[in-house]
Amino acid sequence: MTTHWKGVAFVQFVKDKHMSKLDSLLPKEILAGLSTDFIKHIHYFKAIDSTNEFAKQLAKKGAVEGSVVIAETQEKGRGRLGRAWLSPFGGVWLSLLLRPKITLKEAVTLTLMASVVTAKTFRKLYKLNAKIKWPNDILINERKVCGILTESGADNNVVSWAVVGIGINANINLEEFPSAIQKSATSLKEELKKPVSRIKLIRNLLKQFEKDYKIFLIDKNRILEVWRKFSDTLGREVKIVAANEVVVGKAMDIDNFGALIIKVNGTKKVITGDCIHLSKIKSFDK
Ligand code: BT5
Repeated sequence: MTTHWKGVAFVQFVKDKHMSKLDSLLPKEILAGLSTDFIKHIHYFKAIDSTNEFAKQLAKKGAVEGSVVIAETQEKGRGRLGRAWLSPFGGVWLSLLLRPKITLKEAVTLTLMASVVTAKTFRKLYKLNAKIKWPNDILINERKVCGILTESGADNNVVSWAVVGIGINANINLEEFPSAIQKSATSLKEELKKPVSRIKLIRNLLKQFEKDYKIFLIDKNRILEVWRKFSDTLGREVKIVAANEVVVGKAMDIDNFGALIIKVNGTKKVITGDCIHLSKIKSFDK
């Protein structure tokens, strides 16, 4: 268990004032009720640039699988493609270090597994109808409550480390976000009309993560089946904006590597990209 302190006195004072209204995420409190086997090495920060960045450094220094980096706020939280991820106080911003024996191509499915874990946790704890938007968003009532960012390193195409970053808008007031994000985002507090216990959320998330990760390592198709059940994307007309193409068609399925299979003239697979749901209605005719 490691607690890192950072920041000059004045900044610390402002943060402490803000945090006094919140439950704190100190590792000893999380660990007190955590019954995981190996996801239990917690590194805690009041403020950090990015938990993914720190977890990557840990990975490269040989840290054990199951290391978790948690911060109360991130100053440079990252989304995909270097986009900013807003991480004010009140959220749950954490990264898990894993060392699965899978190929780099399979590593994409870690994001799908983390999506299943997170949506399941929201459903079980809060009875919220959390759904997954391919490739990395958790939605409630069609608004983004959580984003996932997986990064990995490999030797000869075999993953040597993977960092799964999970950002959850837990006790966030949406007014804290710029207006464009207010329209597309939500928070657990907003949906439930009351704050959640972040400690309980983290304990349940880590426990669920460990359980589903063990299944994933034996038979990832069992996890992908749950992904299909929770998916808000399959069956819809979608527009995928990828690095060098835009694909419009109906989202039919995912393959074993997490690529989205889209019906165009024939079918097309897209490994990653931004997904826009075009149709409200889902249909599963071939
Ligand atoms: C993601 O990227 O959704 C991945 C987010 C991963 C965040 C976690 S927090 C812990 C760990 N440490 C990190 O530094 N990152 C991970 P993407 O699909 O590219 O979505 C990014 C877009 O979501 C931005 O361009 C905004 O439009 C929007 N956005 C930013 N902050 C948001 C928030 N807090 N809630 C909802 N939407 C947000």
